[in-house]
Amino acid sequence: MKKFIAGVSAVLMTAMSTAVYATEKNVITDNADIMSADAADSGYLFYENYENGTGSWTGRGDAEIANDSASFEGRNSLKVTNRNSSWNGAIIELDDSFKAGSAYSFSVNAMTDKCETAEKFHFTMQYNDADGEAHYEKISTSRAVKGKWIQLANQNFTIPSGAEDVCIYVETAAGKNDFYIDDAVIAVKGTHVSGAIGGTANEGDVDRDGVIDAFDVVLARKAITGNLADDMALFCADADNSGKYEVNDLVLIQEFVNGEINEFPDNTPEPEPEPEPEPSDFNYDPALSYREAPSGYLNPCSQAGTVVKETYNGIHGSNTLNVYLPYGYDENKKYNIFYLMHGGGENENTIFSDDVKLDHILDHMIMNGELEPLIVVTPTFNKSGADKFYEEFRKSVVPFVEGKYSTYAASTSEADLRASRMHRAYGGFSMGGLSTWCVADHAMDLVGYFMPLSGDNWEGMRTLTNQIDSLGYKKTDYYIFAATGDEDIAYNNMVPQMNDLKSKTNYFTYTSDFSKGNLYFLVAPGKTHWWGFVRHYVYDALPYFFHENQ
Ligand code: FER
Repeated sequence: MKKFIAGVSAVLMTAMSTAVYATEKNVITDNADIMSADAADSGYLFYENYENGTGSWTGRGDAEIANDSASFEGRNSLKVTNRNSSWNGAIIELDDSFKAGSAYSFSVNAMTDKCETAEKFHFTMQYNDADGEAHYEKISTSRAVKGKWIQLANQNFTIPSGAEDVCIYVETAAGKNDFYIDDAVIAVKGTHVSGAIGGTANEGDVDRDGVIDAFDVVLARKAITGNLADDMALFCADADNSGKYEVNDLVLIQEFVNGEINEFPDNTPEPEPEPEPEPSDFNYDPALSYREAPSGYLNPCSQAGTVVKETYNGIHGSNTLNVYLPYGYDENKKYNIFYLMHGGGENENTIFSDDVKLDHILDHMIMNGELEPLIVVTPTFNKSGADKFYEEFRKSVVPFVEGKYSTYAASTSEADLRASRMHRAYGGFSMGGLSTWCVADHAMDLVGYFMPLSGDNWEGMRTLTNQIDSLGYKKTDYYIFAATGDEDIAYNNMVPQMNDLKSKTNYFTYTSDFSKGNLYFLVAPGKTHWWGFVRHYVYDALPYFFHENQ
């Protein structure tokens, strides 16, 4: 659980610092002003005004966050950019002081100037149940006039009992517009938290006073006879969001005020669907079976690539890795990249050593046109641990390697690394197979293709599907080609897990034809837990990567 400064003392500190910025007068007087103006602040359990940074907030999904001077109050707000979906926004995990089963008062202010007329915001709670399944509940929803701040508040919202890993976040009902939030508060249940007024434009609230009542019916009736000139009032009178104010909307508002309905139907016209990515015309075998590389592929190749030993300064200090550059590597071209991890008791040199000779196999495959030239990196988990390597991968290894060598990443910014994920693969043997599952579970936003070899997922598959859910990915966004031998010590661990994934048909379609599906499990008859066999699984699987969803 993330920790943040909670409680009265944090509020006092923030109030004081706000006062110092507000005027040049003496602090004691200012502080008294602030406290009397915002008396309810003293009851706040959580308060973030983004004056001195972004707190412990993070971007949800692809979204990025930063302080911005377009604030509701004070000097700063939190600006949310780079959203690739409506559920991308700004999120924070609550600490243990907020109890499941208890009610609190929640408030945050939101604004965007990027929408056409108005933007519908949701203030949402995300949590996991005891099974680790994610749930989402709306704390407050409201529509904001373009460029106007609104308050999203709920004075009595209960954190569902049994909820774990509770987060709150702000998202929009549709679209990807940048937006701002300011003054996030959690207070004792029933607390009135003052916030933005005048910017709401909710369906049915024709006079935009925050409630739908008889006055709105009167205005809506006037509008039928053309006696309502205000465009924003007409916009709100369109209670069903059909795009046009009609008699039906008047009926709906009347029914709402009468208590016959408690929400309006949403007849928003369907947007044009995004085109599905075209499947590739690569010639896949839909049921690939194990095949050894020709024996000559283990010999040195006349068109040999280069293995460069690199040292980088990572999150666990100095570390080394090897980079295989294909024959004729040209820094003006872009290359797919495959990160391949060693097993327990091994290191970053194992895979290109005489024990495995994967560099020779790659050379021959590329020379014979079986594999597009690509970069293959062999890092090590020996400083991170196999199950935590994804952190070093994200923060250190990928930025180091792809800042130096030419891949599809336009830069090493998080956004550019994500944008190039379908040109990035990760695989590994044994404990490296575990590291592969953990990269899929925690860093799928950076990787599109996975090759777990003779290693099972100790975290279980729920973390994997939660990751897919939280990134909002479709089946064409990730591909898993797993392999092992039926005499391998990992075989009996992998079989039930692969069957579990096969049965999750919302997430996976089982075939080695990746133009039609995204999951395959290659089982090599009679093979045991040894690189001498596993290198041939790489030979079989790697040509199947990097053809889809470019
Ligand atoms: C597995 C079987 C064996 C596995 C790892 C191992 C991650 C590792 C064995 C070793 O390092 O000796 O299913 O999954």
